[in-house]
Amino acid sequence: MRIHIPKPWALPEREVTPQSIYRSRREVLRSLGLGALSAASVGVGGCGLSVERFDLGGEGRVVTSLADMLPAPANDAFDVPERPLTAYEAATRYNNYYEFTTRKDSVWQLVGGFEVEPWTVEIGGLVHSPMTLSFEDLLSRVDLEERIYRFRCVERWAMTVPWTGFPLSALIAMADPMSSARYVAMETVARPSQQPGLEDLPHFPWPYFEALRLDEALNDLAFMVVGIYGEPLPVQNGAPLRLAVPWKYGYKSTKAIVRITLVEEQPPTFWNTRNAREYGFFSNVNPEQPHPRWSQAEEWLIPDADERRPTLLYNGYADLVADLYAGEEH
Ligand SMILES: Nc1nc2c(c(=O)[nH]1)N[C@H]1C(S)=C(S)[C@@H](COP(=O)(O)O)O[C@H]1N2
Ligand SMILES: [Mo]
Repeated sequence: MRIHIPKPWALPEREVTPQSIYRSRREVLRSLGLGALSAASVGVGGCGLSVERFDLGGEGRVVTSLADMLPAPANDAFDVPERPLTAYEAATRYNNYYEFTTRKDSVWQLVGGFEVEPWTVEIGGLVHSPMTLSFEDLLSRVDLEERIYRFRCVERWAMTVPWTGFPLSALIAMADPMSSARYVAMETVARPSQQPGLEDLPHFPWPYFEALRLDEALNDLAFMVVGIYGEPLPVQNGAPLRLAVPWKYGYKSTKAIVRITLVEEQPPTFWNTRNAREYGFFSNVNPEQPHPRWSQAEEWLIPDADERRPTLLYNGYADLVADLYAGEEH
């Protein structure tokens, strides 16, 4: 039997995407049996080949690509019930991605030449099992799930986004960190021929690099993202692999990751290197810690900059992350 998988983006509701509609669309997919299929597909544990894990038998479908793994089952433990989901068009056409341009509303128009295939990610440094994984290898070793997260840029705009991915801790565990490892550094690809902003901003310290403390990286909230709104991640949002650390300002969420390195000393970071006074290492969302040029007490949900709302400590994730900073000032 050939199983027909309806693509979520074929459904007209995508034009609007309030939370309720996005959710009911997922219910439709579930009632078509897709939810159950996804759950069964990703529920098989271990590190087997994707072909083994996803072969449904007979003429059944063998999952070999990301699109075949989507939409992933929703993890309802992560939800943002107090505010609407950002429209797909806003989240994918208003981006910070300086490798392409500093004009947020134009990034999506400049990504056409960027190649996401083939892609490899290297994980090394203070680990017992350094490895280079193809994107497909990586997918075959993780369980994908969908989580709705708040997202807050240091510039004060905010979004609410359904990301598909897996906990960063799963990737770190594959490499088996040494006990001396204290920090996790991440690096973005830099390809001048495919990312026009690199040459427009020659004084920036490319490639983009960011880092977390190891305990932050192992926190369940730290999420490696491969999809958005049930679809493969668009290039402008960091395809094929980006981080989402929603309790921190957006620039900590590195896009297009090619290298992850575990180290002992706190690594330098891109924005801190540019301007240490304005951008610290921890960069946790904090309404009481103003940016030198503006207050962080309020934010707005794109696309509506007129309606201000209070910024939440740790972007509303204090119950999950405050323990990381007990007795510290971050
Ligand atoms: N490599 C890279 N990663 C990056 C950036 C960037 O310019 N380059 N911008 C950061 C900033 S400032 C923000 S707010 C988010 C924006 O993510 P989004 O476009 O998916 O909303 O990406 C972050 N990750
Ligand atoms: Mo940002």
